Amino acid sequence: MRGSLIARAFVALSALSVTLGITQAQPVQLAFWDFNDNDTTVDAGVNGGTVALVGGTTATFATGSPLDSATTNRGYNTTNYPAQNTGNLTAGIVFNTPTTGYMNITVQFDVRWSNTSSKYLRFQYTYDGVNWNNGPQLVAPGGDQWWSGQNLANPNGNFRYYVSFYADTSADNNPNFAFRILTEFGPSGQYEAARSASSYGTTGTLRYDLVEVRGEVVPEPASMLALGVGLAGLVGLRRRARK
Ligand SMILES: [Ca+2]
Ligand SMILES: [Ca+2]
Repeated sequence: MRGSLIARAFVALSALSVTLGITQAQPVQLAFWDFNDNDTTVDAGVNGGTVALVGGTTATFATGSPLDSATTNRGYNTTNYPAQNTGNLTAGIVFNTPTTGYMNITVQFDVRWSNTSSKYLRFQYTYDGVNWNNGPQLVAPGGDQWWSGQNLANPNGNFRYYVSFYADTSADNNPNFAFRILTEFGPSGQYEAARSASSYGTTGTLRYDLVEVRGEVVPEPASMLALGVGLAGLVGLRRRARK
């Protein structure tokens, strides 16, 4: 009798672990751009997304990130940034990436600074598509360099720039989630060039590649119900075992 109870408890535990497995899903690629097809149409991802330029910037395509092993490797090369002392935090690139159905969002990308581009960039994000919040500031590792060109340890174990919205519930399951990267004045109160010996110029370029948003599946009500049933079953077994 006791053996039978233990066997049934194992079955209940197995069911519970299967349910928990669903809630601890591996990250899914929601949107991804490698720009290798020379367009800004999203290249992969279950939710997709769109790219836009703001603040008067323009863009063409040029050789992409050294992390992209594709034979034809392209990146999105933005330029035509504001004149010195004007347009702080207005010009750059926007990625509209809905997170509908997903949580624990992460963003990764590689970016290359030309010598005369703005050394300082600001990552911003929005929950409603209207109001933007300041995220981390990116500082150029030098002129004519990709972010991934640095030999720096990265929290995510790779060398793209990484921003985590893990446990940020406002970013979860959000059709309006978007992020953008804008040029920002430096400590001197104006734009500073990525290469210290250069002067900032409006024709400086910021090139993007391997832009990726990931998330984990939001548990569906059905799996939460199954979890409840599994827990109730365990409680029932414990009660009977005590008798
Ligand atoms: Ca590429
Ligand atoms: Ca494309």
